[in-house]
Order: sequence, then structure tokens, then C-alpha cells
Amino acid sequence: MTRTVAAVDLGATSGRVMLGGIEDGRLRLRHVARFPNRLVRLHEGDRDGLHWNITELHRSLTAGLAQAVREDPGVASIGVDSWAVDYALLRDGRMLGVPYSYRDERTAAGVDAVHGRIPPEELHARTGLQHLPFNTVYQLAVDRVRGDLDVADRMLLIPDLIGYWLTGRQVAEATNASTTGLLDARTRQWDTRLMDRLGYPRELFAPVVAPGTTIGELLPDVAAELGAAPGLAVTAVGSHDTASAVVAVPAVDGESAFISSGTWSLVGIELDAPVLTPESRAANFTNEGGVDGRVRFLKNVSGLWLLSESMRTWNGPGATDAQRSSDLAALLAEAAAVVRPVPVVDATDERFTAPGDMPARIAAWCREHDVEPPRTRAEVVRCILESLAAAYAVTIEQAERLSGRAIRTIHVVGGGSQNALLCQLTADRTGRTVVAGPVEATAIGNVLVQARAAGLVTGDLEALRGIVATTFEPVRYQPRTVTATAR
Ligand code: ADP
Ligand code: LRH
Repeated sequence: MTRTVAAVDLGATSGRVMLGGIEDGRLRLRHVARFPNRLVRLHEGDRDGLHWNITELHRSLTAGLAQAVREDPGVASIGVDSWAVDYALLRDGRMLGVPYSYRDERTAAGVDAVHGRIPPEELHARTGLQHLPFNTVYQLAVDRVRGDLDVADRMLLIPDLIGYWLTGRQVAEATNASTTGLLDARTRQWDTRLMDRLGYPRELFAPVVAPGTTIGELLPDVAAELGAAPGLAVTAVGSHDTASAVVAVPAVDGESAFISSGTWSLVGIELDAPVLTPESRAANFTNEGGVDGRVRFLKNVSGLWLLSESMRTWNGPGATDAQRSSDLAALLAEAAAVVRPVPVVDATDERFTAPGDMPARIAAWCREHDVEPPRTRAEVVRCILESLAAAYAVTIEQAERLSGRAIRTIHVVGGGSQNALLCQLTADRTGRTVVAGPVEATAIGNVLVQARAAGLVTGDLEALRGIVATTFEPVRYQPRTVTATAR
């Protein structure tokens, strides 16, 4: 029987556990468990805080892993990835408080506090990161002002926290650490001078480890709970979900870009070295650390969050997953049939970040910009997708200009690669061929890095991507002449 590894992929909307192995040069993948991930709003005295339900996620993922072990008792390793930037503070190994979501609005004060000590130009030159108000460096500034850093002795990003709960070992996996705004873009080690200047104790940060490193063996109690063999290894993968997703882009060359499309759209290209120029900062591009030392030169361009929040507004929070997906299919069909021109809004406007009534915020944006708001639900959906595709087109052109490359093909991976309308609009507005799939790129990238670490497969990233290309048949979209459907 093919040896497998278990991938835990925690997305902002859902988590899954998958078993994966390689047989005759092809991937064999099995969905073992899928569970929702919803934000929790908690009253905090003078305001509400937005948090991740981390203990529920841990319960769901351990139940999923137990199922994985039942399905394959010989599973060779476990790897965990999740969304970036968020973390827990710990003291003496105990979690202090419930981790915040990056959508919590407390971070504006953190931005001012950090920029008061370190100008944004210098931050970018050192860390290479796109300015996003929720980068870890700004969240920690709020913790410092509140006194929370005085009691904490460790900060662990979400996948590292799960890894710690599974193994008892505390590490900082490099790809996700690169999203904190505290990692040196060139050395890929913590920038301790930055920490000193910001008043963040150096000891707060765990040692950086590269993807492929064994974090440790399952704690005996955890192994017993999972029904797993004692000594089962937990391996660091590209624990930033986007790092794992880009491992599973079927072909990455000088002429192709990628869009990792889910709650967010991460639009960019892969490079061997960071671009730390003022032009790259002005265009708000990021240089995130990838697997095998590659650099993801990309921009975070909002994403299907706009659509899922609109649907939550229309359907109420109680809708079931089945209702949600049949509603989505119907809405997308109606949006494809819209013929009246819809407005294109700035999908990256920060007003769309916090949870809430997106159709109302879109209408407000339109009124402020003197354009007629969309009138029906189908028009709102079409407006969102046209706006995302328009933002992708601008970003692809910027990526070309900043890197000196000519991009001909755009690979779209992740849940959003199933959105045929969005893929077609992306081809239309960028004038490039769109190659869609695989859907579960993040879990696949997670599987591949573990499989290589466990010796089940060998080779560089191109070899791993070759396995993806052999296994999955992508869907291609060619650009059509843009009609007057959107202005
Ligand atoms: P994340 O990892 O950020 O949670 P995913 O990669 O799982 O995101 O993608 C979730 C998004 O994929 C959903 O918001 C939805 O818009 C889109 N999606 C999921 N299933 C479908 C489908 N069958 N057709 C079109 N879009 C889909
Ligand atoms: C996507 C993602 C993205 C980050 C955002 C916070 O899930 O990891 O790469 O910018 O979450």
C-alpha cells in the first residue's frame, strides 16, 4: 500500500484533514474531514474583539487526525498549515487568552506605535512586507501597550501553536514567520534589532525552522488519543497556507503568475530573491518566504470574502453548508447572466476588511464615487467578481513592471478556482490565459513537502509541481473581447 502523510489545512472559512501519498508519479488524495471555521465576537469591556475559535479548531483537527489514523494506521507524518499573521501568546507553555483574528479592528493604534519608532520605508527595506494593518508586528504593538507582553514569554503563530499542542515543541516555521513583519527578508532569520527597537523581548520568538524539518514526535497522550503509533512525526511544512498553495501550482516559470484564490486573493509570481525597492513598496507588493528559499512576490488583493460576507448578510449566519453551496451556484449562474453594466469598485479598500454588510458598503462606495450602485443580488455578485478581476489585472501589470517579466499565463488555485465566472473575467480583464486548479492546492503543497521530508518522493519544487501537473487536469480560460458588461 502507498505510504501516506496527513495534511491539516486551516483556512479562514474552513479546515480540512487530508491523507495523501504518491503512486506511480501521481498524487493520491483522500478527504478525511472538513469543518467550518467561523469568527467569534467577544465583548471586551469597551469594545468587541474578533477571535478565532482555536480550541474548537483543535478539537476538530484532532478528531480528523484520529480518523486519518483509522483510515491509514501506517501514516508517516502530520503537517499543519493555516492563514498567516495571527498568533497566541503563552506563558510557561499555557495559552494566554483567545487568539485575535486579523480582521479585529484594534490594530490601527499598533500601526501608529510601530511607525512612530520605525518608518514604514525602513520596515519594508528590512522585512520586504506589504503594508497590511494586521501584520503581526502591528498586532504585537497593541499587546505591548496593553501590558500583555509583560506577562507572556512566547508568541506562536497558529500552525506553530497546533504543532506545540501536538508535540510539546515550540518552533517558528520560516514561511509563516515571514508574514510577521519581524523576519529579515534576506537572511530569513528574526530581525532582533527590529524587536529591540519595538520593545518586543527577543525570547518571545521561537527558533526559526525551515519547511521539511521534523518538529517532534506526537506527545504520548496525543498519540494515544489519536490511536497513532508512538513516535509519529509532526513535520514543518510551508505552514503559511499561501506558501503551501504555491508549492502546488502545477507550473511556475518566468512567464506565469499565480492567484491563490480563497477568502483572500494572493496575486503574484515566484522569484529567487526579494525585490526591496521603493517602487515595490509604493505598489504595496510583499516578499514572503517560500518553500526551498523561494520568494513569493505578490499582493494581497482582497478576495471571495466579499462574496461570502454578502451571502452571510443575505442569508443570515444560520445557513447550513449545503444551503450555502447551492445558493452560491445559483447566485453565480445569475451573475453570469447579468447584462446591465455593473460598477467596478476598489476591492482593496480597507472598509471591506471587517465583517459586515458588504452590499451596503459597496453601495456606499459607489455613491461616494458617483457611480450607480448594483441594484440586485446578481448585480452585486457580478460587481464583486468584476472588481476582483479588475484588481488582478492591475496587479499582474505591476508584477510585470516591477520584475521585468512578461506574464502570459495565470494559474488560479484554491477554492476560488472553481468559480468559472471569476476565472473567465480574470482572463478577459488581464488578457492572459487562465489555468484553473487544483482546488485543494494548499493541502497538496502540505502533503508534498511532508512526503519529500519522509523520503516518499525526491526532487526540487519543479519535480513536486510536475507531480501536480501529472495528477490534475486543469480548466483553461482564454480571454474574450471585453464587452460593455462592466465599466
Ligand atoms: P480559505 O482557505 O481561505 O478558507 P478556500 O480555498 O477553501 O478558502 O476557498 C473558499 C472559497 O471558494 C469560498 O469563499 C467560495 O467563494 C469558493 N468556492 C468554494 N466552492 C465553490 C464552488 N463549488 N464554486 C465556486 N466557488 C466555490
Ligand atoms: C490567506 C492568508 C494570506 C494572508 C492572510 C492573512 O489565507 O494566509 O496569505 O495575507 O491569510
